[in-house]
Amino acid sequence: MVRRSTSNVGRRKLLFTIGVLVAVLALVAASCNGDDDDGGGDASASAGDINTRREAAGLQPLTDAQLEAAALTYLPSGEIDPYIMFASGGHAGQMFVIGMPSMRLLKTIGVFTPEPWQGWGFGNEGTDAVLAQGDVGDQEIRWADTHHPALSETAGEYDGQFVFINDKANARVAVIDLRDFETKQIVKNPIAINDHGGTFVTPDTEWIIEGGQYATPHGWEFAPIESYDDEYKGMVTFWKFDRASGRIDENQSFALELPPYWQDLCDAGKLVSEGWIFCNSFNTERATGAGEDGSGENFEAGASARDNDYMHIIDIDKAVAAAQGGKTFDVNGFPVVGLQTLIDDGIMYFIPEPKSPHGVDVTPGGEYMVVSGKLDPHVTVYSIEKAEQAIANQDWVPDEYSGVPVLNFDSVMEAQVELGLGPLHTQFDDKGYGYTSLFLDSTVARWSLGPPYQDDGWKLEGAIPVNYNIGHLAAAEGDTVSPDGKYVVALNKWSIDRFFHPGPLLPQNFQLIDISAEPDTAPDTAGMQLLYDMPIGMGEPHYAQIIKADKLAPFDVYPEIGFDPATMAVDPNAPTAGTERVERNGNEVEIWQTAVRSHYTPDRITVKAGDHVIWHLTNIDTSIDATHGYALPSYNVTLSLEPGETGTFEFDATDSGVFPFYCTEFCSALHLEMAGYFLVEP
Ligand code: RUQ
Ligand code: CUA
Repeated sequence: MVRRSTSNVGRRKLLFTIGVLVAVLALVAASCNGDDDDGGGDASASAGDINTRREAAGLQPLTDAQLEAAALTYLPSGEIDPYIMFASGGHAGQMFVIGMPSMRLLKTIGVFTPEPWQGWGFGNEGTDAVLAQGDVGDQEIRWADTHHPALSETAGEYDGQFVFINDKANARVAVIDLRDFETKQIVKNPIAINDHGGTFVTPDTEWIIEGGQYATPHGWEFAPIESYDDEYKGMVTFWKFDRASGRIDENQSFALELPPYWQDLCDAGKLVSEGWIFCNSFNTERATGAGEDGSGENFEAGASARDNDYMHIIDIDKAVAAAQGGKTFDVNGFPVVGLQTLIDDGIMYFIPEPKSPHGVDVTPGGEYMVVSGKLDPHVTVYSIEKAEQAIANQDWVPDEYSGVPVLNFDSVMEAQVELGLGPLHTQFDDKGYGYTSLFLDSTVARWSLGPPYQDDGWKLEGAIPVNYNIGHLAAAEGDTVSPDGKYVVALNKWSIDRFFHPGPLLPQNFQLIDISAEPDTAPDTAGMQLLYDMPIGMGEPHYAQIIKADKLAPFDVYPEIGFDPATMAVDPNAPTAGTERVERNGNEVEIWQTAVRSHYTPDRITVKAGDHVIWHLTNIDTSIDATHGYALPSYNVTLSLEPGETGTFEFDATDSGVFPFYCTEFCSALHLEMAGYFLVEP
């Protein structure tokens, strides 16, 4: 692997950037006298000058290293971040879009949870219909615990077209189209009530993988806990993704029946391991918890009693062949390949892993699966080539409970690298290093991969402290076939002393770490440098993925007037300039209305109490950023219509009264006049 060193050009750029930063800080200090400099000039102020000004502002002085870190994350107004991070929104049920390295929050995408700014789930039929796809039986579920975003891939590279995310709490998967950054589909898993090992995509996004977590009877059914061994089951679901329609094709999707081990994170093989899926598991003890009668022991102890758990390795082609060949049974109308078929057809094998593993991450070339055991200070590295050899040699013993072949650990293990306490997740760079989060140590460990990455690898290079309790970490394109290096973001659960405490619920902390230097440049931190702390005051993000910004090509405005994001096509019934009207048909009133700076047409509408109202509204503005909102009091309606977009909402005008509707986006000088009366006669 090619090792890169910091070039002189890079150094000069950095010094210049520091100069610019100095000028900007000067600008801040000068703002009281109305100085309107554009920040591009004076590059000669010293660190001393900055610190004098900081002191005057009541701030601590900066060290040279901190000044450097500030310059490396500062983007002057108008400079676009070269990377975009898609972070899970945790139990906010959303997804965060963050520019890097500035760590500026650009958007919170409404996914499973209604989001009023985007008019997501407040009357707009298209958005309400997507949210309703996620209902569980009769229950309207309007939150989620989002864990693992997965960008769509082509040949193992992020392609910038879609991003998927799972809801751990309710076993659901969402599809977001990156042309408009809106959620297009939610699927509810028909057999499982909760999940965790998702979402992960195969290298061409043919399949979106959703692995299970806490075993339950399939089909959301009841079975007494005493029947755990017979009735409780694990699962992994293969959702077929249809790129042309931009939707999961539920009719081509299927699941595998797994033993009631608690499946955990999964990853898809790539390059030399393409065609395999890897899913960790824990609670192979089949512990069932402590009852109120004092029976059993709690899961913390019961589910970590054995020394080993199992990685499930699954042959996708064989699984698909079984599903398509009808070797399935139905659960809630969904095809499930049974456990015995998985064994008989050689679809699934187990590999022993040190107890209570968490993450499994495949190296960029696909050669190795890296497993972190929460209770083991090592990462264990397995070779897919050795696993395939062990399968060919029948180098296994059947698992006592399930009968699944368990490959010989010594035949399949490539290396164990001692990193520290509480290893969870691993990412990769372009220089042949792995980066593993250590939850208990609160560090990111940097370690060298063995051949073909580094000849003298499989060793710890060092670690950098993070603040605090890191879960996942994300590297720039760090789980693709060609990671970029440059940055790692630590997704820390606790922030403790990093920020102002806004009450006892503290924000999480994303820490941006520069990984571009070699370990020997700063031995204390193995060459890694902390650049920035970003508080996240919404939900608890789990995983994130970081894509080069230039791979994304979102719409600036919708391509045609009357565009419906739900179908990504023009709605033939959309109101347009000149077709605005109100039609009454018995008790039904249908409205075709347009919005343009700064009025609605029409802007006075009268109905009778009890009428059923169908209201279509198009934003006929075509200028970038000329969004119009629509808020209707009492009826719980708020829409956001981006340029060109059309939306429909429908309701019974049960309450009589006078309801001023208005535009919620400050769109023009006469924005306050962008309003109207909806009159409901008693
Ligand atoms: S999981 S850290 Cu889904 Cu590791 Cu959260
Ligand atoms: Cu449209 Cu304000």
